[in-house]
Amino acid sequence: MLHKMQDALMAGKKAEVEALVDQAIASGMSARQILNEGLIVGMERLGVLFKNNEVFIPEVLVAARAMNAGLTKLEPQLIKEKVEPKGLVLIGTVKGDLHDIGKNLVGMMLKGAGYKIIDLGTDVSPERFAAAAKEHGVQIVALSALLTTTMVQMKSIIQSLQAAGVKAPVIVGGAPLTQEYAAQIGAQGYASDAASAVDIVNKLLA
Ligand code: B1M
Repeated sequence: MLHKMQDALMAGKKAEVEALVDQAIASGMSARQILNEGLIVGMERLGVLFKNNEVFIPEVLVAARAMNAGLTKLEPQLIKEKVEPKGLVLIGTVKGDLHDIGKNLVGMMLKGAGYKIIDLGTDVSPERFAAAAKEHGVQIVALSALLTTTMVQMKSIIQSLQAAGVKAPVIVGGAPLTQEYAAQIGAQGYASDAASAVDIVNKLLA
């Protein structure tokens, strides 16, 4: 049943994923097993295909919607079983930048990997990042930028986080970014795509 759930998720079949989650709960399977061996493995398998250019952004977005639908079905059960998220990630697109498609994809993949996401949206100032990171006690801060004119904001955000005493590692990404730039501004991680962002977060929190 769980393999079928993975396949349905990868194919973006939302109604089928929902039905399979219901069936799995009814069969007495634990929410943790449904999450870890069904939904998350489905998303991981899709992440590998995405990295290898075997599937593309539209497929990932549709699968992420199916994942969200499955998670919504599973949520009451997860709460009952007290299954904790793997960590709390604060994500946003930097000040002056309105591009959010890549950022949303990164958020969805992280959610698919078992993290809880606080999404600040777009055009987020260094002060808002720092205040939200402190308020929620996040484990990771994830910054996205698509413009060469806005990626420079990332350094100010890292400085604001440090000034506010936030110790959470910062990961950065977006089309104009590079590993070198990330290192230069003091970010702890860089990912060129959404699937790699999950790998980096897993590694940083291991
Ligand atoms: Co804009 N835009 N845009 N745009 N836009 C680009 C980025 C541009 C490259 C187009 C071009 O000229 N060829 C160019 C930037 C040039 C530069 O700075 N080098 C550009 C420009 C100039 C502009 C405006 C200034 C245009 C104008 O008004 N004169 C303006 C700026 C507005 C602003 O932000 N203040 C603008 C506006 C817009 C729209 C609003 C029309 C729209 C955005 C809609 C939206 O996001 N809701 C838009 C779009 C759609 C694009 C293009 C066409 C597509 C971007 C996209 O969504 N790609 C883009 C050209 C292009 O990239 N081909 C372009 C798909 C997305 C999945 O990829 O976001 O790269 P991407 O995310 C990837 C990775 O980068 C990575 O993972 C994702 C995939 O797995 N990633 C992360 C992203 N964030 C990450 C974070 C991580 C890790 C990985 O960790 C935290």
